[in-house]
Amino acid sequence: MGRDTPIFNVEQHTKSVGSVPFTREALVGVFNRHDKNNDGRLSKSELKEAFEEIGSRCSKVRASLELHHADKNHNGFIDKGEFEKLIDHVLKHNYQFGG
Ligand SMILES: [Ca+2]
Repeated sequence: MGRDTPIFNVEQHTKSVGSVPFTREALVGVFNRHDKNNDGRLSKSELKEAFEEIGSRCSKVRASLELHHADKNHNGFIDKGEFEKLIDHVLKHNYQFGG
């Protein structure tokens, strides 16, 4: 199946498309909270739950895409360094949260 279903909109002017604007700090908080076992990294399922929380409709797809994107050493987890890149990526694309 194709990987480029447009499940998010690119918004040039504002991040607050939905009701809640997500800052970097807010996103860090969300992802940190979903590190359930506090091992400092996010598994794919934890990532999925984090995306659910920030309102991604296709959290499962989103988690897969982001994991693929950010998991540079391909161990299936987002560690601290990769986490920074993940946040950057999410912010850069100005995902339409809450949509
Ligand atoms: Ca990794």
